[in-house]
Amino acid sequence: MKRVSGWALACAMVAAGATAALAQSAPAVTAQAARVTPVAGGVEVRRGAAVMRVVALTDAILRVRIAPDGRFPEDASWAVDAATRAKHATVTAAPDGFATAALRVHVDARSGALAVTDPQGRVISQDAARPLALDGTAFTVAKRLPLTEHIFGLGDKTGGALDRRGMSYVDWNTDAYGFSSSTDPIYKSIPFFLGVGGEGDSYGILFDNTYRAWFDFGHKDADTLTFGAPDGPIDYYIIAGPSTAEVVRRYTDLTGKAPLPPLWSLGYQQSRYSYMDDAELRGVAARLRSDRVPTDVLWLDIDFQDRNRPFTVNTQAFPDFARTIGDLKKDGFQTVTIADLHVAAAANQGYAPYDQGMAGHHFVRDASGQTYVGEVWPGPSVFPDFTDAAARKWYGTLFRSLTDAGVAGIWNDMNEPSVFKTPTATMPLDNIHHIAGDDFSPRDASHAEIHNVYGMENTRATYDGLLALRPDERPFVMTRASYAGGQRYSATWTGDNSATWDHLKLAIHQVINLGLSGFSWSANDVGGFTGGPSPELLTRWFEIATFMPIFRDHAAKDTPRAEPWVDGPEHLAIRRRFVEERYRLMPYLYALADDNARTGDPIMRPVFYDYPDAIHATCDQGMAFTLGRDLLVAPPPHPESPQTYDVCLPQGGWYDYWTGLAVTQGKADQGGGPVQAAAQTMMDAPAGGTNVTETPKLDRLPVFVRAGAIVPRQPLVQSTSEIPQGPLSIDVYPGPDCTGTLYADDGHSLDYRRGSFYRRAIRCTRDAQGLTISFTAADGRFVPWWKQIAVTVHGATASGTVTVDGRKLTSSFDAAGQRLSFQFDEQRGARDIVIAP
Ligand code: NBV
Repeated sequence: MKRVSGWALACAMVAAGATAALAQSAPAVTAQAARVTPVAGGVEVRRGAAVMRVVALTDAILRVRIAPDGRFPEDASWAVDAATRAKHATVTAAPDGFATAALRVHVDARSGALAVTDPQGRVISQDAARPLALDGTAFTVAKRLPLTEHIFGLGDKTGGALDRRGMSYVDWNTDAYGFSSSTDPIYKSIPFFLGVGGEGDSYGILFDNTYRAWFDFGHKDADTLTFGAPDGPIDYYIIAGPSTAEVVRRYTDLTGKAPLPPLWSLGYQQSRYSYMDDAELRGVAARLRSDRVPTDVLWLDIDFQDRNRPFTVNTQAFPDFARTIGDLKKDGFQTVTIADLHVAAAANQGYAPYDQGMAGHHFVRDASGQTYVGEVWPGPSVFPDFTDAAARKWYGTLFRSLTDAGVAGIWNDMNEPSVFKTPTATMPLDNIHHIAGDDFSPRDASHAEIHNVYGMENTRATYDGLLALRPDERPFVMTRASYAGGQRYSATWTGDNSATWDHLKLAIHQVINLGLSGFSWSANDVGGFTGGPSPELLTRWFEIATFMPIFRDHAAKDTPRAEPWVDGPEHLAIRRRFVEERYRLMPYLYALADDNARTGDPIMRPVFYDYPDAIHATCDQGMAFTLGRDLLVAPPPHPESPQTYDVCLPQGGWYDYWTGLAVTQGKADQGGGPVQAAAQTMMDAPAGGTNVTETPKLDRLPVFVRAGAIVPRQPLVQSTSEIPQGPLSIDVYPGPDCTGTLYADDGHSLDYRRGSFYRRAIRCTRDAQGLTISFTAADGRFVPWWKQIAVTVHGATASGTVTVDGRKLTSSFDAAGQRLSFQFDEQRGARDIVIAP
C-alpha cells in the first residue's frame, strides 16, 4: 500500500504567469519553497506570487482555490450556495497541512503539491507530477489516476461504456440533435466526477467553473486525470467517501437535493412532437384508456402554440385549451407543456412576453449593448437574462396563463441556448448577460462565462415562477440543458436520441451517470427521438424504462408513430404488462423518491453503488442497474442479440422478481420449519455472488430482488390519481439486513414538509422463535389510502403460525411458490408479526 509520508515530487505548482511549456519543464529544485499557514478550517499555501487555499467545509469535503497571481476572484457560485461555502470543519493543524476527523491534507513543503489521504494514509486524491499548468487565463489541474480507478459522473456525457476512464470531454451546452454515442459536447455541463476503485475507495471532484471546461480521464496519459478551463476560477471540491453512496450524498449536500416530485411524474408519460390539435390529443388519451395502458401525463410540444411563440396557444388547434386540460385531468391525465426559453421578437403585436421584457430590460444584449436577436422556432427571438434575479422573477410570471389553464408541469427545451443559422449553434461569446442577485456582486458577464449555466438559470426561473403562482404545489420542470446543482429546480432528459439499440444502451449509461451527478430524475425518449423503432426495440425499451426514474415515450415529427399500440396486440400486451408492473411498484418507487429528496441517493444506480464488489464483476454488466438498493435489472448486455449471457448477482442472496423464488438453489430445499430453508440460508449465511445464465426472450426482462428486501406494492390503477382498491401488499424476501420503507403523502402539495406524510420502517429478523416482521410506528400525520396490509413471505418451505401482537392470523401456504401469505388491518402503531414453526 502506498503511503503519502515523504513522497517526492518531480515538479512544482507553477508560479504565476508560467506557460504550459514552462510548467512541463520547470524542475522542482529551482522552484521556491511553499509557505503553509493555517486559516479557519484549513491552510493557505503561498509559493512565489501564487496562493492556494484548502479549506474543509465538513470532515469529508475540501474546497481548493488557487490564485496564480495571488488575487482570488470573487467568492461566488451558481452551484454551491453561500451558506454551504462558508462552512468550516474543525481541523487539527499538522506540520504539512491539517487533518479533519475523516481526512489528512498534506501539502508538499517544496512544491505546494496537494495530497489527500484517509486517516490510515490511503490516498484519496493526489496531485500529479505537474499539478498545474497555466497558459494566459487558461489552466489545467492534473491529478494521479491509479490504474485500478474507474471514473463516473459528468452528467449524461456519451461514451461507449458507463465508465469514463480513458475518455476526454468538454463541457459546453450544445443542441446535439442526432448525437451518437461518441458525440461530445452535448446538452448539459455537470462538472462533477467520481473516482471509484482507487486506493482510498470512492471520492468525487466538483470543478466549479462555468467556462468551456475540459476533462481528461487517462485519455492522453493513462495514469493522469486532468481538468481545466480557458478562463474563470481555479476552484474545486474534493469529496471523500469512502463509499460511492457517501460521495453522492455529500455532492448533493453541496449542490442541493432534488426536491420530492409530484407522484404523477412517476407514472407513464406519453409525448410526441407534436400532438397537433385537440382531437389528436383527446384521441391519444382515449386510446391509452381503452387499451388499458396506465398513464399519468400527456405532453404538448411546440405546435400547441401560436406560431411557435412561447406562452401562447394556437386557438384554432385548441379552441378551448383550459377545457381540454380540465377534461383530461378528470380522466386522470396531467398535461405538461413546452415553454422554450426564447421569446419571439414580435413588437407591438400584443405579445406580452416581448413587450414586457423589452420594457423591463430583461433580455441578453449583444456586444454593442443592443438587445440580442437570434433565430429560433418563432423566427427572430430574444433571450431572457436569466442570471439577473429581476429578469427571472419577471419570466416566472409568464407561466400564469398556462397554470391558469390547468397545465401541471413545464418543459424547458432549447436552453443551451440553441440558436439557428449561426456557426456555433448558440449566441456569440461576447454577448452580455447581467448578473444580479445571489452572492455575486452585480456585474455584466460575457456569454463565454454564462453559457453553461444559462439553461440551469432558465429552469430556476421556471421552478420559482411555478412556485410563486401555486405556492403549495410541487413544481415539475423538465430541462434539456443544465449545470451542477440544476437538480434543485428540474428533472432532465437526454435530448434527441435515436431509435437504435445502441441508444437504448447509451440511455442506461446516461441516466445512471446523471443519477451519480445529482440528477436522480432523468428521462430518455423511450423508443428514440429520431428514426423509428422496430417493434422489438420499442418493446424492450418499454420494459427497461419501467424501471427507470422517469418513463416518457417521445418521438420526432415525421417519424413513425411510437405509442404503445402501434405494433399490434402482441407487442401492446407486453408493453402494457410492464407499465402495469411500474404502477404496482409505485409504493416502492415513491419511497425511493422520498429517500432521494432527503439523502441524494439516486433512483437508478450502478450495481456497485450498493454492492461495491460489483465494480470487479466478471460478467458484462453493460446494461445492468439497480432501482434503489433492492431491485437488480439485468437486460441483455447486447440488447439486440439472442446470445445467452451471465448476470453476476452480488453476494448476499437474490430472489427472482417475477416468480418470487430464491435464486440460490443449493440449500433451498433442506426443509425444517416455517420460512426456513432458503430464508434461513440467506439470513444466516450470505451466499457468495451467484452467476445466473439468461437466454434473451423479448417478453422477459430478468429482474432480481435482494434477499433482505421488503418491497411494497399496490393494486393496479390506470393513473396515480386513482385510489387503489384493496390492500397494500408487502413482499418480504428474507435475508441479511432485512428492511423496507413505506412512504405516502398527498402526492402533489408541500404539506409533507409540514408533517403531512406517512413514513415507517419495516424489518425482518430470524431467531429461535421463527421470523419476526416488525413495523415501526408510522411517522407523520398523513393517512394513507390502504386499510389492510397483505404480506407475502417468500422462500417459505412450510406453513407456520402467524401472530400479530400475540393474536393468531389465518395464513395460506403455497408450497410450489414457496410463499406464505396473510393479511391484517392497517394501524399506525409499532407492531410485530411472528411466524413460528
Ligand atoms: O420542440 C420540438 C423538439 C422536441 O420534441 C425535442 O424533444 C427537443 O429535444 N425540440 C427538441 C426542437 C426540435 C428538434 C428537431
